[in-house]
Amino acid sequence: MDFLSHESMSMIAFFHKRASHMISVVVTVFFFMQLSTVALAVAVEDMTGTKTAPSDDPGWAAVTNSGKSAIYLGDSWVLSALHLFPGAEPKSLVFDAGTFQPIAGNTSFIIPNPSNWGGQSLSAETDLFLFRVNGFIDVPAITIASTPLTEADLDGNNEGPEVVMMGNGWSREASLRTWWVDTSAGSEGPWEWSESYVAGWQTKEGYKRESPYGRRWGTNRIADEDSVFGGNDNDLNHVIKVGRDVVSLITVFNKNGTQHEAQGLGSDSGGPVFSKRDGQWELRGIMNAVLIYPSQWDADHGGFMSAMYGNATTFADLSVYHDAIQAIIDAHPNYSIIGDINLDGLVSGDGTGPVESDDLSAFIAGWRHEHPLANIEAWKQGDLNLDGITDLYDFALLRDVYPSAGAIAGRLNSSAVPEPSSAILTICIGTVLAGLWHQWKKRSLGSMIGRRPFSP
Ligand SMILES: [Ca+2]
Ligand SMILES: [Ca+2]
Ligand SMILES: [Ca+2]
Ligand SMILES: [Ca+2]
Repeated sequence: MDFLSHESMSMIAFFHKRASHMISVVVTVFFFMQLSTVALAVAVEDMTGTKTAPSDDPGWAAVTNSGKSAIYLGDSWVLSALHLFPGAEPKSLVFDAGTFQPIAGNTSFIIPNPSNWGGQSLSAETDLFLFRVNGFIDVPAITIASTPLTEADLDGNNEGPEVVMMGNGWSREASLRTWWVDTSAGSEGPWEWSESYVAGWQTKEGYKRESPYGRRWGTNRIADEDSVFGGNDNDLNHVIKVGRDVVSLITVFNKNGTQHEAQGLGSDSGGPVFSKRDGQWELRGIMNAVLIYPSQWDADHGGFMSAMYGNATTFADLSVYHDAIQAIIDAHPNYSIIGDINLDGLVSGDGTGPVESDDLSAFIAGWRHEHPLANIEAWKQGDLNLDGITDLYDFALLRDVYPSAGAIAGRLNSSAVPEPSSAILTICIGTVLAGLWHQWKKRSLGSMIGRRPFSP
């Protein structure tokens, strides 16, 4: 049965009929790349307050407010959609807290797919991109969902948990529009669209996108994926191809949906989707694609994409990717290679240059500073072991990788702090600290794990 015969049904009823042909166009990476913007059309009646943090806020300040959508996970890690980053090259991101550059060097990671997904082989990599930025946002760390949702999480109306979606892009027009659609070509299309009444054509309703561009949030509920894609399994996810395979969850844009019912538009990609577990917000997904009607791209005269009722938004199911993300984070406790205090990807300088280009100058400038948070700002002041103070332990680390660092030992002594003589300092570094290496390394690592609450 195709879509036409169900036209008179409400959307909810329609989806409950498991009509798999209703949405037949999967937007590919091509469309995202072409639009290169991120738009969350917070639709339906109520847009009030969706451009400021929601009262029950899962992480508004952790979401970019301009340019590419991404979520700051904590400890300078960010997660986004890989297809926003051509060549897998990390780019700067704009947050309320500032514009953060990616850290030079080997600090970006494409998240792998499971090697086998229910007997299905997937692309080796998925469309999730994790990297580190040169900045710190003082917000509670985001918890990535680690427990999968199943059909047991659906309610009596076959709807899953409510989600909050956040994206950074176009707004939508104030008023609802109606389109007249010639759907006679069937579920595969092409369909012909008109903004004027045409006798005998079906109607669709929705919103056109509109300036201004900016961050906003909306709500929806996770849908039963079998009602959209067909099938009959116990999970709620489905493999979406966005260049790479992504095990994804889905929301459907319903006319009588949640108060701030939302639909991704074109390139909302990279924006976070949050849901609650046991009363606590979790990062459930990263948006990656929208599902639209046949020829819908043409409905607004060439790509001014709309959010129509019955469209859907798909987002990476992070419970599938949690362990891979966590493993990368755990394996990379440092912001850069040891000694790269100014985070330019190199260990260089002799203590006479500016801190921006001379790691030894940066170390001298930060010498004996205490850091309330052992974060990236502490690192940039020389706290290489991230124990909250820039001291001899850090100097030992620095000299270990950069022997010429010994030349600045005398200058460190001249600081207005308890100062061993240069000779004593050298002895400390050469002998005592070497013996303490493993001891503090263990301590430091332990404290770092404790500070990185990405997983329960
Ligand atoms: Ca299912
Ligand atoms: Ca499934
Ligand atoms: Ca450096
Ligand atoms: Ca230290």
